[in-house]
Amino acid sequence: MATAYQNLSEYDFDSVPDASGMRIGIVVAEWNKEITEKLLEGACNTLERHGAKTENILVTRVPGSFELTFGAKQLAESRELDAVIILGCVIRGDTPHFDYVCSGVTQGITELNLMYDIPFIFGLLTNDTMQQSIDRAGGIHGNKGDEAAITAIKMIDFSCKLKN
Ligand code: DLZ
Repeated sequence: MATAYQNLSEYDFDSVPDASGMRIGIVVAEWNKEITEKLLEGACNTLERHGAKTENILVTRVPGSFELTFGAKQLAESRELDAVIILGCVIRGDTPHFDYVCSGVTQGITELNLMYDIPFIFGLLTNDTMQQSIDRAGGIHGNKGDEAAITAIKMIDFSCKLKN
């Protein structure tokens, strides 16, 4: 698999636009909190490294990944935002629950992207084991939160360029 060899935090700094004027919402699931808080930390640090102001990063939490879609929709409707980053961690168990949650969130985020004029960024870890999640939340494969932040900045820039 491609990500087995990829560090999610490796990128060319200079290829990322300035985020100083950007307003970004982040919705984080509390399930697997030890992982999702690291994703959040990575996302916030990366946004700020590219110039985003702390007061322009709005963080909200929901109980589990299945609630991320609703949380992101409410956030987008209640604030003037340029993008919403969605962070969660679903770990496969012994039942098909994993598949339902992952496909529900994936479908939900896709629909949000079609419904609203701002990008909703998929920062959901969908792993077989806790170790795989640790590896992608600041571990050997970097941090999916960093990747989601970079994607948000690039997509906001993409939208701005098309509008101007
Ligand atoms: C119930 C559940 C389970 C078993 N596993 C996870 C998980 O690995 N990651 C996650 O974010 N949430 C999990 N949940 C909670 C559901 O996402 C959801 O919060 C509940 O089903 C209530 O709607």
